[in-house]
Amino acid sequence: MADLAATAEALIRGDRDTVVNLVKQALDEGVDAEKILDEGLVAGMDVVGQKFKNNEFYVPEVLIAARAMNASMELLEPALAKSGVKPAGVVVLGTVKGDLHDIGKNLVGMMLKGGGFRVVDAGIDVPPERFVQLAQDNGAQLIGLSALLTTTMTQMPNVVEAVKEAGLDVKVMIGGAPITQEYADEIGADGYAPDAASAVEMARGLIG
Ligand code: B1M
Repeated sequence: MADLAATAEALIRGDRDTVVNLVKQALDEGVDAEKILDEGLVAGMDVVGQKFKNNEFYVPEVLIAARAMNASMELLEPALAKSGVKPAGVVVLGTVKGDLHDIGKNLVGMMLKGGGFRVVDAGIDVPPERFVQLAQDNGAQLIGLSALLTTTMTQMPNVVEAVKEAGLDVKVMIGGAPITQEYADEIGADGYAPDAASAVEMARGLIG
């Protein structure tokens, strides 16, 4: 019998082989792909996110869990596509213009994927107009901006402005080491998240 709680537990341990085997077994037994995603993988990644937030897990543990999640998603994706399951939302995620740091941004992307979002990775050193273009092309509801430098966080209001100018109904969430809630308020961003787990909660809140 498919055991989705055990799948979540193996994901939290970062035990990729066990997660993949349990997902395969559940699919073979005819368990709904969306149920496997929600009750196995997303449930597990939510715990990983909480542990990371509480400093019980560090970056390596999150990356290992995310790797197990990604390997299982390869198995699940065809079944999800067939059953017409829609992602929780589409997020264009990138590091702002002039900034080459991407470790935090990638972590946020993995956690968002773990939370059921489709993530369009815009990469690093991304100019405002590129964020707007990608959001339009992909029907995104949210643009996520990461900045690690005090000299590049000043690009964030330019993206907020570009979104407004394009008349897009897209929310902007920001984060990165020098970013604060006060800064988000000051530049008119819709949300700020201090870490990857909070970014998932914030994205869920913003997309509704
Ligand atoms: Co750079 N660097 N760096 N660096 N670097 C910092 C950021 C710095 C604080 C180091 C220092 O001086 N103590 C400093 C910034 C100072 C400042 O502006 N206040 C700095 C500097 C100065 C520079 C250069 C200018 C150095 C130089 O060349 N003289 C240069 C700039 C290059 C550029 O971007 N144009 C530079 C270059 C580099 C490397 C290329 C060598 C490398 C980046 C490699 C890479 O990313 N692929 C690098 C690194 C690794 C760092 C440190 C050591 C680590 C950053 C990191 O990855 N942290 C960093 C010092 C430090 O933080 N200890 C430093 C781990 C990561 C998981 O955390 O990115 O904060 P973080 O992400 C967190 C949260 O912030 C949040 O969630 C993540 C997970 O919890 N978050 C979001 C991030 N984005 C989010 C988006 C969201 C929500 C949450 O919503 C969309």
